[in-house]
Amino acid sequence: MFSPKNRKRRVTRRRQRRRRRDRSVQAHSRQEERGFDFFSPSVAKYWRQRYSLFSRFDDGILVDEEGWYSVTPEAIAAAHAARAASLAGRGCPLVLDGFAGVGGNAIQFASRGCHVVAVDIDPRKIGFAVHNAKIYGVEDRIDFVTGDFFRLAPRLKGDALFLSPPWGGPSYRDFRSYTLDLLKPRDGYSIFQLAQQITPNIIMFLPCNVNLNQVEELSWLSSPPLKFEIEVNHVETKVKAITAYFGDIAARSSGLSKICSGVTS
Ligand code: MGP
Ligand code: SAH
Repeated sequence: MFSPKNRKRRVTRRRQRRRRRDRSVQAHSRQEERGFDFFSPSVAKYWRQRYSLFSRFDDGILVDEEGWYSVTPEAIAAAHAARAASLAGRGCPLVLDGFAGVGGNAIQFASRGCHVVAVDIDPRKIGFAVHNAKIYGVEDRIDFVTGDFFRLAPRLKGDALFLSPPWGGPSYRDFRSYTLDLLKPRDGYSIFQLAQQITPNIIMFLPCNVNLNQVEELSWLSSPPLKFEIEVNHVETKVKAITAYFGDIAARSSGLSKICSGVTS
């Protein structure tokens, strides 16, 4: 038990732990340098999830307050990206991310070989998204745009459109049934109508308590109705959100198909 071999292993493990802690402290300092109070109580819970949000968090990932509670967990974003990358016959698909935040989804789309146009209305978030994309080495595959998705939409084209709009903050959980009118900055129907002008291949990232009948109704806004699929997104055993796929990106034909993707990290 006290052999030199075991001792060496213990020392190595201790060194690894120390290095990991140091990197984490450096990441904290960088956040502080930029004036972000990452110890605010509302953010503490997401800070504990930081490696499921960004596996490379310790390399210096930057996140602001809204980003903490909105960023898509990396394993779920990777599943979205795998679906977009599989769009048949499109080689290297062009994916538009209309509400890109600090880049959680855009980075995963780019990592799967998609070209991405990442739009966010908040210039600080776009700055963080550029920085974070560099950490993952995918900044060359993303065009970052600071702007209002609703103004830009009529000029945008792409093979797929990813929509992860604000849900109104963590209090979205207070609703027994989250209806689409609660999405921000416009209701879900308006967002979807606009989205359809860009492409029928739409991915919507929605609260786990969203009214699924309303989500299915979105597919009927097209004639003929769009193919439609619902995916329940987990991290480990916890349900985090719902993803709705529309058009060619949906695996199933029209109808409410509740499948569990069992995405884990
Ligand atoms: P959560 O329910 O706030 O966290 O968000 P958690 O850790 O599941 O809460 P718990 O107290 O039940 O443990 C779950 C996930 O939903 C987040 O990691 C984000 O990916 C996503 N999410 C949450 N909010 C409030 C938003 C939002 O406003 N917009 C978007 N696009 N995603 C959000
Ligand atoms: N999927 C992202 C998180 C998106 S959070 C990630 O994984 O990092 C929703 C984002 O929508 C916020 O960053 C907010 O700044 C942005 N937003 C709000 N209104 C917008 C608008 N009109 N146009 C573009 N972006 C908007």
